[in-house]
Amino acid sequence: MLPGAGMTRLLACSDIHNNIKAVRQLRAREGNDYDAVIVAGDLGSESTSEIFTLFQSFECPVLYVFGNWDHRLEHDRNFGERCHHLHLSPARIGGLSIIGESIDGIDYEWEAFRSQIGDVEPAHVPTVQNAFRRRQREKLGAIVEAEGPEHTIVVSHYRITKTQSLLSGVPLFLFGHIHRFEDRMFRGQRFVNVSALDNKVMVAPRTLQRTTRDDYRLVNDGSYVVITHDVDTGFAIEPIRFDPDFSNWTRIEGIVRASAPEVE
Ligand SMILES: [Mn+2]
Repeated sequence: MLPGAGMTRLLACSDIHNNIKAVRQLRAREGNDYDAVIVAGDLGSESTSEIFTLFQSFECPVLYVFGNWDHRLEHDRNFGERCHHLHLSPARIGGLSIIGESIDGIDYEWEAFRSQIGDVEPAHVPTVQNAFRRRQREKLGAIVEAEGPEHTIVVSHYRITKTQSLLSGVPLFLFGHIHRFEDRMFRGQRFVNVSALDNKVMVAPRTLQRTTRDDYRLVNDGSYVVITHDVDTGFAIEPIRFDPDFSNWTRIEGIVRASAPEVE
């Protein structure tokens, strides 16, 4: 057997929020030794094409779901040859099947579902939407069952709950949205928050005794996850932080001024 056979390496991130600089930083840090890049939603709709162009330079499939920042993106939009929307659509990578669920974006199935049921009182839309999502979750469960849950990874923006009933046997769930790394076992299933690529921290120059709003700067302390799958030993999850140099800066806690200039 070749060395590394049976090994799959995945680069997983989430919550980009149009921050193309953060994607450039990630690109500069990592080599082209991944079998797939996974994005767990919140790409944002302002720089999406450029973001996908950068991800595709990893020369492997780019697998993604949408999050609550992505309602302007069409479910069936083509972002490039290597890009694959995981929404109810598995991608086979190595010996794994990776599938996902998007919670936002322009969803033609949802539009069709709404037009089928006719006029709905605005107040009842959430109820109808929940019914639609339940149906989608059932579809996801059926696809996972057909793919073989034991070698499937499920990707979503929000953490999926009640996985024992529809997604039992799935060893690994990836999600984002809450900007904090997390790696937790629950009833034999592993839930990993791959965290936020866009994680701006407010700072001011350390040399200043007193600071005003004009002194504030933003430093991006993004994070992501490297996943290694070995057929014999299973999944290894490694969280990685940009960990920028804060030695010249004082952190400003409790204030976020989004318009502050970014430190290069
Ligand atoms: Mn989000």
